[in-house]
This record gives sequence, C-alpha cells and structure tokens, in this order.
Amino acid sequence: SGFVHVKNLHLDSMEEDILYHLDLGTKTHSLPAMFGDIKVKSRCQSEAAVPPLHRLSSLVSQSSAGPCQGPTAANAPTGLGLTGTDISFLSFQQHGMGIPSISIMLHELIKLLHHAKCQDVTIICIGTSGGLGIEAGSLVITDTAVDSSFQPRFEQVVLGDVLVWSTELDKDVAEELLACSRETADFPMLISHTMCTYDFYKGQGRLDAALCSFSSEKKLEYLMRAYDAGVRNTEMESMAFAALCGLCGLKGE
Ligand code: R2B
Repeated sequence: SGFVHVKNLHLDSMEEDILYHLDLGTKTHSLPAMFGDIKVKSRCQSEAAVPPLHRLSSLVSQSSAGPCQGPTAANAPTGLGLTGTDISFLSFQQHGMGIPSISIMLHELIKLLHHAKCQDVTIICIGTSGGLGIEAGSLVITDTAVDSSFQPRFEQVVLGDVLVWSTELDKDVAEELLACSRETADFPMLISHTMCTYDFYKGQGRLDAALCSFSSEKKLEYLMRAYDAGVRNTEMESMAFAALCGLCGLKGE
C-alpha cells in the first residue's frame, strides 16, 4: 500500500499518541492534514549539516516544476511545498548526534508519517562523516551501515535481551542518488559501506581523546581492516537509521 508501518499493537489501544520531542499529538493536531503529503523526508545531525540541505533543496527545486523554500535549521518538521512530478512534498528535520538521539527522533517521525497516512515515503539522512582513504569533501552514499566489527547489523538491548537487526539500505535509492548527483555535483561521489560507532573518539580510532589506550600503528591497522571490509566513511547514526527504516518498510538512504 505504500503506507508507513508501525509494528506496535499498543498504539491502537491508546487514546492519544503524543510525539513528545516533535511537540505534536494525535489529539491536538490534525496530522494527515498537516503532513499527509510528505514524500521525501530529509534529516541532518545538526545545523552544521544545513548547507548540504540548502544545496539539496536547490537541486530539488531545479529539477521540479515548482518553487522550493530553502530548508530552515528546524527542530520541528518543516513542510516545503513542491509541485514537481516526482516529489510532491519535502520535509527537513534535525536528529542530533549519535544513536540515542536519532532513535528518539526516528520513532516519533515514523509514527508521525504513519498517523499522517503518508505513502511511498523515502527518508534521506544527510550529515558529516570521517572519510577513509577517500578525497576530503567526497560524498559517500551508504549501501550498508556496518558496526565496528564491520558487520551489517544493529544490536540493541531490549528488556535485557540482545536483539539484532539488518542494516542494509535501499540499493535502488542509492543508485538513483548517485545518478542524480553525477549530473550536478562537482565533488567525488561513491557508493560504499559506512561504519557506525557509539563513540566519536576511541570508537573511530582518534588519538586525541581524553583517554587513549592504543598506538597510532594499531589505529592504522584497524582503519586498514575497515577499508578492506569496504568501509569508506565513519559516523554515528547510520545503523539505527538503516535498521528502523527496514523494519518499518521505509525506503531509506
Ligand atoms: C558525524 O558527525 C557527528 C560527530 O561529530 C556525528 O553526528 C556524526 O555521525
């Protein structure tokens, strides 16, 4: 049907679903009227990632018939009316840094898309990352998010049990993004694996943390192994993003 699935039977029996961090609720807001047209949801980790969003927005407006307001560094969903044939509605949102932060936002965003009865939604997550053996300023389009052992999985402890989900992303969307950006972009682009870590410093082999227990040789040996496993960049949200999109039937990239 193209609708966004939520896999939670408890929600059906709740009188109201409050999306705390979005400041929205099913009783207080008419979510289908406000957000029902969304087709592309684009997310960034912080205001630092807003310039690429401005660029995305201008690319979208160039390629569609209608006007596009530039994205604002919004904490709440921002509707951008587009009248193009492929994209009817685009919305931008910040998700903060790291898996705990993006998870809160994603659960509420997915419920919002569900309550608003949005169909055929694609979510694109845009942000800064550390490159691995690639030219600085490259755009990495992730095909699979991997953990720090280079495995395509997201592990989460739920009620004391370790649950494991796949972190494959939508390959067709990745190819589509690469094809559109080839037409316009003036920087290197590639499709590859992205390594997602729980820590910016030690987790990504940086030598400048407050504590460091490894040598620069060990760091290089680890990063070479990551490179050999197909990793070309590292960041801190993609595992949760990929797992949740997959579980809820959303095209994510
Ligand atoms: C990339 O940059 C941020 C850390 O500086 C984090 O959100 C990420 O994934």
